[in-house]
Amino acid sequence: MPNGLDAKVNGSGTARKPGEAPAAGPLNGGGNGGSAGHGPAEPEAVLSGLALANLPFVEELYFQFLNDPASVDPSWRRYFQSLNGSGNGNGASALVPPAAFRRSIFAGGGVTIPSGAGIAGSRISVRLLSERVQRLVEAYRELGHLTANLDPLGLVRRKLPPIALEDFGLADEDLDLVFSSENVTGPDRTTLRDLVDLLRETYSRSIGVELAHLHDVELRSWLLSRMEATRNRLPLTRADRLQILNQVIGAEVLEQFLQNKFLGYKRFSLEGAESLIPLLERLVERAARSNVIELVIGMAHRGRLNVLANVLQKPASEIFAEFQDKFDPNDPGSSGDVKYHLGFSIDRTFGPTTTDPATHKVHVSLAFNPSHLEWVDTVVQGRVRAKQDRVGDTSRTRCLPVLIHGDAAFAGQGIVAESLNMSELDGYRVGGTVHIIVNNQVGFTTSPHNAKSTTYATDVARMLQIPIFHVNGEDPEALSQVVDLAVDFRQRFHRDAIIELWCYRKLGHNEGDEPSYTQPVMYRTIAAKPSIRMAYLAHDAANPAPGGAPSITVEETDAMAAAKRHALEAQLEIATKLPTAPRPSTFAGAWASIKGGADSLVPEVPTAATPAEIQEVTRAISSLPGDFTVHPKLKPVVVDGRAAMGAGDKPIDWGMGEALAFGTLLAEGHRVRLSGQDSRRGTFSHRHSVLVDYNDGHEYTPLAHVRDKQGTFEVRDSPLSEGSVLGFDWGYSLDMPEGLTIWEAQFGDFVNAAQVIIDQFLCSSEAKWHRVSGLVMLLPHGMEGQGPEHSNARLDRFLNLCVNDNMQVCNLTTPAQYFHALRRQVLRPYRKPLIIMSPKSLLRSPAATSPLSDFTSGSFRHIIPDTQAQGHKHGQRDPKQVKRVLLCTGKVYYDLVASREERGYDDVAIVRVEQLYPLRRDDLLEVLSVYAEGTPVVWVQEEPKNMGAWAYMNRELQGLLAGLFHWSCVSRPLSASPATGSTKRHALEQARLMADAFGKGT
Ligand SMILES: Cc1ncc(C[n+]2csc(CCOP(=O)(O)OP(=O)(O)O)c2C)c(N)n1
Repeated sequence: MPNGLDAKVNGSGTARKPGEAPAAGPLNGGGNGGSAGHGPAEPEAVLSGLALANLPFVEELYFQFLNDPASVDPSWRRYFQSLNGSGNGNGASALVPPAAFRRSIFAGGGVTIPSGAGIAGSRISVRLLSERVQRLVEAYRELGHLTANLDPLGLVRRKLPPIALEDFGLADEDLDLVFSSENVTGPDRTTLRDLVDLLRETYSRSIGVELAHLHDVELRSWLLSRMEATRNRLPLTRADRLQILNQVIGAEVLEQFLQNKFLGYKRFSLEGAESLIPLLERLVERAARSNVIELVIGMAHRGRLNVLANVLQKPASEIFAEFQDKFDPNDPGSSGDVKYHLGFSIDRTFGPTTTDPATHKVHVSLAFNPSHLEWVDTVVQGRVRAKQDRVGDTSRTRCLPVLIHGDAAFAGQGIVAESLNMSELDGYRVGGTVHIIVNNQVGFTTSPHNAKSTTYATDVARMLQIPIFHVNGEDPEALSQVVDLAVDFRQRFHRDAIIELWCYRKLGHNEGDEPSYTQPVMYRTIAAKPSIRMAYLAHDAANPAPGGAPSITVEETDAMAAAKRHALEAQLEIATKLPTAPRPSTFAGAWASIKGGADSLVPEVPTAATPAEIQEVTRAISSLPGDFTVHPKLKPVVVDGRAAMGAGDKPIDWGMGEALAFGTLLAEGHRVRLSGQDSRRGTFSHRHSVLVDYNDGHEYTPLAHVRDKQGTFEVRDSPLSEGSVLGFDWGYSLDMPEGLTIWEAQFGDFVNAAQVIIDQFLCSSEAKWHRVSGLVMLLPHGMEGQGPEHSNARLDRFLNLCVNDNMQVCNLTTPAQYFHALRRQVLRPYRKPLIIMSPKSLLRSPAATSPLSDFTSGSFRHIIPDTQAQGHKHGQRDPKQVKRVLLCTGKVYYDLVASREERGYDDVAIVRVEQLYPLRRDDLLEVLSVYAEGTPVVWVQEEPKNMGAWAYMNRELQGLLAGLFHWSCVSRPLSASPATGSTKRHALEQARLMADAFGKGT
């Protein structure tokens, strides 16, 4: 059984029977103080050496001396006689024992031997005893959590017996020995009895803390001292207890009220875990008092309505109106979301207290959340990172992410590990997330032993140098203590902290589910269990508040509950009068000047740069500091080459086009963030945004030096994950409306590893939550003979998701188009995700370049007509003479042009659709209108017919072109796999594609 809860302490000491002699040690040398075979060293030599290392040897020698003074070397005999006054004193003054000796038996400092204990007779080394005690201390610190009382149901079988003295070679008769306890926080000396009490209370009461994985000495010591000094408990006054009870009752009454008024509706009740509310309340206040000004919470469905009402202070009337399902029929663009996914935010204020005279304000947000558990994690972290960047929170202590997880989801979803892995990375750190795992000991109907192979649901977090606190949800003082520890740890060490709240789920997964079908024993126990309120009352009675305050009575809590019910009734009346449920707020604050909605309602903006701006950026990227040595192979390309491009001496390639877009936006003060796997260099070695000195490896980022006051340029190599990083950058874009935020896939094919973020956030967040984003996704795409997973970013999937102008999807053919598209994304006050099928071979293709003039004039072109076929080059031909129009997008355009050139067909026009969605259908019709009616218009794509844009274009254009043009498609054949693995087969397919495109056969 992998579950460590069944583990057995293997104390490294062997149990000692009372009176038994210790294992014989070296009495004549062999220890550190002597040299084996040469008799013991002189006392001076031994005592002047390393004191602690020599102590065992000297002690053993001392016991030998006590038994038989003649058996030890005369020099040692003289020394020992001088210590206990029986010697002549010779040499004693010269031999002042080192500090460690002074704490040892020689001075009676560290261990007091009770009179008559017969130390010489038992021959137990004091040093050995101390070592055993130390091992006991370490056992509590490392294993105490396995014996802690965590489960309010008392059902979890913890097979580890209580940590026993015997396991460490100690016995009850040692309990009154006084030991040095310098390495335990508290008094320097203590009896073993008191020490064991302290350890038990600290490590095995209602808090189990995992420390064994911590090797960072500073943070480990900080934790030990905080916990041991307080015995891991925060004494609460009567007023504190009343406040906590009030919060628990608020949670309880809301659930009961919803149950009564909206019977049969799902609400994912918090009952059994009501402690979450006082936990969060304390956390928010503690954070506010520790300098936090923004706190973003991510959580799933369980207890969310309760958190909304009781922590976010969302008016209950709004929640009730959502139950009453008063949707707005005049809001066709919004499909909305279920009430337990909705977000909210509020300013919370905390006034002066006896220990803190200041008033603190903190803005608390609950992020909108899809049903997919855990996928909101990095979204929240990305949002917080953006907030920190916006307010200049460089220490990352002023904005705090808090993630609330279910136990099954935390253990099961891989994105949890991905997000933990990101927590210490420069490009993604947020100064620590506080995680709360609501461990209700079941996931839907699945029991923990079917849901995880680990001891705790939190075990994945042991990968980090962070504490993991497990706490019994029925002990308010323990709960308060772990909250304070977690927040303080995060603020001090800027790392994550984990709190696992042990509780239970009073009802089924939702309120209609019957939990006893699958967990009958657990649910019998739950049915017989008093509520959390009652547990807290019992705790109060059993642990009187300081100062002799009277216990809180049931009547007092009944009065609180009645007041809460009364208030909810009033809120229900308000809800009943509301015409519709209030819509989530949007476009306030930083978003005030920004729009979502229909593309056609937001005008285009100029995106060309001035020649001076181009020169400024060119100068920045082509003049490196004097002490910087660029790689010899790169100099002609990214330094000299780009200088020539910027001067208009060479056509501009893709990498330079991008650098100009970034540089001009930065110069205008916009922040640019690009993150992805190997994005700094660029997977295809085309970007080189961060240069590495050839001699000493130091780095230089040219675009960070465009002008004195410019936007921040941040390009990050991400960890090897798609889902978590895309989620993070998506979150970042939500809180950085004025910046350009880009996530780049290594190859577009891998984007499906982030499909949840695309489906659940990117394409639907505006419809569900009125939340818009301007995130750009760069997805390398193109059939280039590189096999199935290096060819296809699944354009078809994105196009399938497009509706109501929810996204923009482009497949661009020139660097200038890319330049204008990126600038438009920021300069136009319109935020929609922009999906770009980005190039691979085109990055270096001389054909796919743009003249400088395309950057200093013009703007983004949705559709690029074929001016060649319309007569500019091929003999002033009348477009009406064109016999065939090829409509295409992306790289295949260049294949078609080359093929046309090769075949000498000058009666074929090739029209490019650069932005596929939203598609400018009227513009396209206008472009096509120059051709004679009845001309074949052929959609040509390099992807298999069941992929690429064909299905979408057919949907869009079939009706539009009907009766005007013959509409058809040329593509690779239908295929399960996006591309062949054979280069030869690829070439053959490509030749066929070209032949079919021109309608001439191979
Ligand atoms: C990714 C994902 N898979 C499956 C589900 C369906 N589902 C909803 S809640 C739930 C159980 C979650 O258990 P736990 O994490 O322990 O939270 P609890 O509901 O017990 O609070 C499941 C499987 C989901 N929402 N998301």
